[in-house]
Amino acid sequence: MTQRFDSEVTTVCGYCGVGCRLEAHVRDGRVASISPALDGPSNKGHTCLKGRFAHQFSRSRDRLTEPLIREGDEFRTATWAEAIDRIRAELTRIKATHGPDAIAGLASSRGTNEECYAMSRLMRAAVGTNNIDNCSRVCHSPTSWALRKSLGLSGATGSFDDIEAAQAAIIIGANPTEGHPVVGARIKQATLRGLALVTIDPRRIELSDYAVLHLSPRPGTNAAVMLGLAHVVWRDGLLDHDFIAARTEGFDEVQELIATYAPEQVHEITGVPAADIERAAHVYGEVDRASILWGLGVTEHLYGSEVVRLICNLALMTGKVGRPGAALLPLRGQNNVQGSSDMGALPDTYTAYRSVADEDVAQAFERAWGEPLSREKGYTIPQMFGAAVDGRLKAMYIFGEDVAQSDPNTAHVIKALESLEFLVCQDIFQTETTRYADVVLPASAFLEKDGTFTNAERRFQLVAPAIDPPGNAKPDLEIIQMVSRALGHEMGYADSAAVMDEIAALTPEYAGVSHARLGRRGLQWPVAADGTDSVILYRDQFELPGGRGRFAALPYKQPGDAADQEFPLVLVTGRRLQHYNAGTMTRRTGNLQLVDREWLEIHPDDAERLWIEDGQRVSVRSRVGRIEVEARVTDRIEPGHVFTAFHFPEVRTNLLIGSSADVNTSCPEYKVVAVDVRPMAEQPAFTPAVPEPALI
Ligand SMILES: Nc1nc2c(c(=O)[nH]1)N[C@H]1C(S)=C(S)[C@@H](COP(=O)(O)OP(=O)(O)OC[C@H]3O[C@@H](n4cnc5c(=O)[nH]c(N)nc54)[C@H](O)[C@@H]3O)O[C@H]1N2
Ligand SMILES: Nc1nc2c(c(=O)[nH]1)N[C@H]1C(S)=C(S)[C@@H](COP(=O)(O)OP(=O)(O)OC[C@H]3O[C@@H](n4cnc5c(=O)[nH]c(N)nc54)[C@H](O)[C@@H]3O)O[C@H]1N2
Ligand code: SF4
Ligand SMILES: [Mo]
Repeated sequence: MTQRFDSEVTTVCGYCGVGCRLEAHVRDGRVASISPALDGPSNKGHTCLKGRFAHQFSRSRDRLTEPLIREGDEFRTATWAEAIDRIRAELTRIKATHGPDAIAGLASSRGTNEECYAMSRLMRAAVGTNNIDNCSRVCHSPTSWALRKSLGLSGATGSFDDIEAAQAAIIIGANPTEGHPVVGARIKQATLRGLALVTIDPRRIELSDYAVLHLSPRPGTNAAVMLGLAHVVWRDGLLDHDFIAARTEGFDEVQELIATYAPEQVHEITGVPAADIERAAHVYGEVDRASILWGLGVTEHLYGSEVVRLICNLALMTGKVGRPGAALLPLRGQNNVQGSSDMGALPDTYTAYRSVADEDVAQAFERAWGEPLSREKGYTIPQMFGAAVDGRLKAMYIFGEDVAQSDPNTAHVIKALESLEFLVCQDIFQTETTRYADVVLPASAFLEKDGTFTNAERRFQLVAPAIDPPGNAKPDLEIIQMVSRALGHEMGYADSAAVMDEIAALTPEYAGVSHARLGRRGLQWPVAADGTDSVILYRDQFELPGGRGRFAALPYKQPGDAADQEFPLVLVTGRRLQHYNAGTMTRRTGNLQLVDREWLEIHPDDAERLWIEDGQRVSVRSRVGRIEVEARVTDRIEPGHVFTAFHFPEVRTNLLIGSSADVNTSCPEYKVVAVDVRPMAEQPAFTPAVPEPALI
């Protein structure tokens, strides 16, 4: 038999946080096909259509292959030496004139752990500021915050294997068959084998068809649903008193609070029938092994972080954490959004969430990096934009994030980018954001570089290059090191394995992680120095002082935005199976033939009332912006709600989103926006809201 491929490389999918292991088959320097690795711990021989087919972007003709430098309104190609020298000159000038805190950086959750760590080092050691953040800010920062407060560590308590080990599961505010399709498929199969599933989502998601029960709360009312479930568990004798006594603190206060959330009251707030709240609580509470999975329908709200704490409450009061099948599984979004935060690409923490103000930790990094380091917290992403608009921030270095397409309040983001004196973008394509750049650096995508990603199970996995970067594009780690060197701070890593060795040496939670040790199965953190990893967290105690899990007595509070006469519908935004976030990659693959445009889902009753026909273009107006999009009439959505995604720059969904954000983490309230929808040409002209959003 003739050999069909020149080489085969095992790597990890660069799209979502499931972390499917892939075999990339290479011929003539191109990826010819991709198949699932049969022994992939999270995918077990499966992939979705993105991991398997959406790789043509890597050879797309409009890939960035040379550095670009702005000249007037145009970009011209430049050599690496020229581009790096421009960055050196501008950042040095700005630092000398305005201080290091006038400069900020973003690390890419699409990049590797090693790249994100180096990016954080670039900002902290080479520039001298803690102004570094990553897109988990707009995604699961509420999850991270709440898990640390309630249980101790910022990660899922178990693994996807808990789906099969569980007898029952609740999925709240996540749509796995589109966002995490391999997990979605695992859940479907588990239900066919007897898993009792409850879905909680204003929309009937595909998994609702496999569920024993679907609850459709009004958007923004999750807290009331969780408090209602807790009420029934408490009222009907489903508490685990031994667990509460031995392993937790703060239950008395919670008991007082949940007593006031009888199912009838919860119905008033959420619209969910009281009987359904009762049934859902029993499905979860009556079995020994039950898990809870959640996503952005929980986090991207004004009180998203508080709802995650209420999810933890339910698990703690029923003793359903720290055992096989009894897990809390946040469905982390991007391939390495868990890792980018773990690696300390955050304004307030070094690796493993250790505070920048912690003297011992800061000194350890000072010794390793040989530079004095700031003890002051840096800016979060929304604070960066606020500071840019009011003139305190002068330069940004954005590595792999399309903020002008994906961050909320697009008009404000653009104003911030325009206000900067100097913007560097490091990406694989021209994006909505690179339009505002002064220097654009051509980087390598996941099939072209090595390192590690950490998936939603806390699993470090090895990433290997299948093909070379196109043209003069370079791996992100190499670029970051070049910039750092130019700024006078030599990182000196020979390769990505050396970066991981340094991370392990400086971080007790990752002490035993090394590229050599990861092998084909990877390792789930914490990893002891001898390489023992942690499939399940908190088997015996929580990682908080005293070892006890902490309840939080938090009542339901109203969402930041609400429908009224002028804006009578509630817009929920999310994603679609075929495309990925800003869409830069999937729009350059065959997936574009499957879905080639954005649309607005609207219920038949609303459509009829508003004289909107299926396929018609409509105008959608919110309190801050307006877009035009095609309407599709569907009864998957409840009356009073509309839904759209944000994958196409032609439809700037985020023009509609204001600056309302989670109270503890500034995660935007992407999921509740009051809007007015009308057939095109009927709507009054839009006048932008004048006040600029305050610094959060
Ligand atoms: N195909 C595809 N996959 C992706 C991505 C992609 O763009 N495309 N992006 C990746 C990223 S970055 C992320 S973070 C994940 C996100 O994956 P998910 O967390 O699944 O995110 P969404 O689809 O945005 O929202 C999930 C659900 O929340 C529901 N929801 C909205 N408001 C509420 C509410 O108030 N209460 C409840 N209970 N539910 C609500 C929505 O109707 C939606 O069905 O997906 C990842 N995977
Ligand atoms: N309305 C609305 N908006 C949302 C959301 C929502 O639910 N509703 N969800 C939010 C969420 S959860 C997220 S995570 C954000 C995501 O928002 P982004 O992070 O902006 O989205 P991505 O498309 O994942 O890609 C970021 C950029 O990285 C580039 N890139 C990919 N791989 C690499 C690489 O290896 N190296 C480099 N240098 N660049 C690379 C891509 O070309 C792209 O420009 O969007 C948020 N925006
Ligand atoms: S489920 Fe996620 S990780 Fe797996 S192939 Fe699809 S996009 Fe990639
Ligand atoms: Mo995300």
